[in-house]
Parts: sequence; structure tokens; C-alpha cells
Amino acid sequence: MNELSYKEIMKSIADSLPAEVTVADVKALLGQAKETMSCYRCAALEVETKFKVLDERFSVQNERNPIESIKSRIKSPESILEKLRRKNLPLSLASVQRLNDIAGVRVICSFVEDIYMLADCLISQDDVTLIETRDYIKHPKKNGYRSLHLIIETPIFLHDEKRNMRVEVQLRTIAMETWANLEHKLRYKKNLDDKTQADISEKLLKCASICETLDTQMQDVKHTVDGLI
Ligand code: 0O2
Repeated sequence: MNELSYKEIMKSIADSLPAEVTVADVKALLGQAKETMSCYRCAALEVETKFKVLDERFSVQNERNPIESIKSRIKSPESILEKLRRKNLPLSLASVQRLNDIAGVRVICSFVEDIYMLADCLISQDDVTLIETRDYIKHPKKNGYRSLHLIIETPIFLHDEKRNMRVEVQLRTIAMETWANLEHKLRYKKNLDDKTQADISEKLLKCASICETLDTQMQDVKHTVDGLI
């Protein structure tokens, strides 16, 4: 059984629970928790800025930018509901705050080695505490998903207090991002028979392998070019 199908099974079990909690309930809860949600947005901004600073300094020293782009997001009510159900948590602000990925920052890097360099720079900052690392580059998911995930805690400074916030950081190359975006779109196609589903999974796995080869070869080219300078 691959990890995606495990997640889907868990989701379908969760979906079969009485649907007393709806997306509208989650939206209502988040509406009442504006202050907390604003703190998550501030935390994502802080982490984004940390990466922008690292990118700027690296570019001065190395004449290239290791970061292609940065995106941040606050987890959607639909995704929060899915995760609360999967984790069998009741709908409450305390449950939402137990999720590590309410604030998420995604950093798209030029080369695989930039991912590890940036991750090391981030977690060595003295206001960053590493809570968890999931290295899906060294250990890809069985469906082919690759990225480096870090759960970190970092403070935000409000007018009257300092608050430690959790943020999920995903670091990936352009190839990893392309694969993940397309896989995400294709995953939700419904009413497929088992054979078609298996065929799609196999093709996606092959595409993931092509992306991995692309990353390795682009890095080899970079090493060759670096050697010429
Ligand atoms: P969204 O829209 O970002 O909220 P956990 O319960 O924390 O143990 P979780 O949250 O599944 O498990 O953690 P994991 O495996 O580290 O993955 C979290 C996020 O990574 C996902 O967020 C996706 O953004 C991305 N991701 C993980 N696996 C896959 C995959 O197989 N394909 C794609 N395209 N993305 C993946 P959410 O919560 O799904 O969504």
C-alpha cells in the first residue's frame, strides 16, 4: 500500500464519521479566532523575510540567487477540516493550534544543494527552533513526492508581547514543485477504476524519477560550470 492510498483510506474513514462538522463551522471558528490567525500570518511573513535575507546575502557573495520564489499560505478551512478529521480531533481553536502547518512557507530553490544549505542557515538562527524534519528528498514518498519539510518555531514580536509560532517550511526544486503541483491536480480526479488509477500512479512515479534525474543532472552541470570559473 503506498502512502497516498493510506492517506486516502484515512480520509475516507474520517469522511464516514457523522458529518456534524462542516467547512462552514471551521470558517466560523477561524472567523472568531482572527487574532490567532493573524499571528500565523505574521509568523509566515517573518520566515519569508528570513529566506529573503538569506537569498540577498548569498547573491552578494556568490553572484547568484539560490531561491527562485517563495510562497506562503495559511491552511485553508477545507484542509484544516480534513486534517482534524484524519487526526480525530474535535473542532476547537486548541485543536487547530495543535496542527503544525497552519502557517506554511514554500521555498523553491535552484538546486538540491541549495535546499540543504538554506535549511541549515535557517535552523542555525538563534531565534529558530527545529521541531521536526521530514526529508522526502533522501526518502521520497512511495508515490514519488519529494521535498524537504521542516517544522520550526520562531517568535513574532507584537506591540505588547512576544509569541512563539509554529511554521511548516517546504523546500523544493523547480522540478519537485512542478511534479507536486501537477500530481495535486490529478489526484482529485474521481470515478477512476482500479486499473486506470494504478496506471496513473505508475506514470506519476516515472515522472517523479525523471524530475529526480533532471535535478541531479542540473546540479552536475552547475558543478562543471563552477569548476570553470
Ligand atoms: P495544504 O493544502 O498544504 O494544507 P501529519 O498529519 O502532519 O503527520 P501531513 O500533514 O500529511 O502529516 O504531513 P506531510 O506528509 O509532511 O505533508 C504535508 C504537506 O506536504 C501537504 O499539505 C502537501 O502540501 C505536501 N505533500 C505531502 N505529500 C504530498 C504528495 O504526495 N503530493 C503532493 N502534491 N503534496 C504532498 P496538505 O495538508 O496536504 O495540504
